Amino acid sequence: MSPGIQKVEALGEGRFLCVEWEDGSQSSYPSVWLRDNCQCPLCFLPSAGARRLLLEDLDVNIVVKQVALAERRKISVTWPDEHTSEYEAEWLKKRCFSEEARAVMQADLFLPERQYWGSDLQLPKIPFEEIMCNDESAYKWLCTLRKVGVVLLTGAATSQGELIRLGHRIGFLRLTFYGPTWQVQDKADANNVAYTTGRLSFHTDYPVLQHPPGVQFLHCIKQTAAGGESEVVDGFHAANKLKKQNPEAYQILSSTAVDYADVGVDYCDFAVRCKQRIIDVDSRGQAIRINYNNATRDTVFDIPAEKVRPFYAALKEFNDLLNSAEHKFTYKLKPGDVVTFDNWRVLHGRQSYPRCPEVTRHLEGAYADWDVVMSRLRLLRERVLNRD
Ligand code: OGA
Ligand code: NM2
Ligand code: ZN
Ligand code: ZN
Repeated sequence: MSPGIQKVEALGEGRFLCVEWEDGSQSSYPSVWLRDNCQCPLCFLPSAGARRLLLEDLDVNIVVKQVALAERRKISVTWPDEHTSEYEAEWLKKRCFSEEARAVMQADLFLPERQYWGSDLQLPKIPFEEIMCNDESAYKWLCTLRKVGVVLLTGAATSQGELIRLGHRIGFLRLTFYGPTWQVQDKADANNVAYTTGRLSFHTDYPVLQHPPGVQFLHCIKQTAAGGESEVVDGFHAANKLKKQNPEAYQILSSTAVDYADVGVDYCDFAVRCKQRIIDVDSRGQAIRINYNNATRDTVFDIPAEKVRPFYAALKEFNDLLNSAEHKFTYKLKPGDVVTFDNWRVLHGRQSYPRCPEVTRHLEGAYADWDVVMSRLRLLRERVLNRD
């Protein structure tokens, strides 16, 4: 329970409410925000957890007319038009505008903590059936997926359909032009380099989509005796290394819009095109998404000719960092393994394997969006932490 309220007063000619807590700390709330977030049934629809109040009806210059404190746990505000709003101490405390309070709240909502890794990765492993039927295990799975970026689920059945079940566990899968789930195996007239026996160098899947799938699942149904090993690398860790080692290369990869194209037929016919920066960064220059698949990088390249060679040099340097023994982690999937990973952060690859008339290696793959995965993670956290 949050501390009670000791004192409340309007400041700045009614443009702010200052709350003094029992522990002596203070929080200041802009009046316009308080009016906007009135929780009364006229202004708020509790069944939807959503605002009914229209912005058209909000006066951005509104001031508090009167404020009262009830039993140290609730404040009541009267506005100039006599509308009244009530706010609980707990509710206000969570929404404190101080920089520290906002940082804590944002961390709680979006779980931005990352643990970087290299070849020293201790690949996290959890039994598949455990995450399917146990909420604590499922919570641990998704927390680790968020923090580390890769988790191996073990002991699934060695038949198709396990990823459909996994999709139901989180909510739903992301449909793409390759189907609700897709079969990674050597195919005649392959419509994607993944559907051959060739080596796949480090890539993220589907940068040709404007919103590439955030999470990827690969379920090993059959594994070849020779070759076909898997590789993963922490793209954020490698991007940070590049930034230190060659800031100019980082600048090029985080600013150049690269053309991607994917044309063919699968779930239906498709002609997809998109521009992506290979290292997508936030406003502070921090990498937030890697968009890199050398196979679908288009032959069309919409940059001035003199910038082309420097771009390749920068990409080569990043690619070398990804492939360095210090950064990459190699393992081999066994039938029944499901590797789950952050497709915005972790790049993956596979070694080549011998071509054979019969199918010697078969993975089933699927995608999910981070929105869906994070939603499940928050719900599981609530259930798991509020249980005992
Ligand atoms: C893919 C892929 C990895 C593998 O299908 O996109 O990366 O091990 N497959 O076949
Ligand atoms: N598959 C595996 O970006 C890509 O083309 C990734 C997608 C074919 C669904 C491969
Ligand atoms: Zn109201
Ligand atoms: Zn892939």
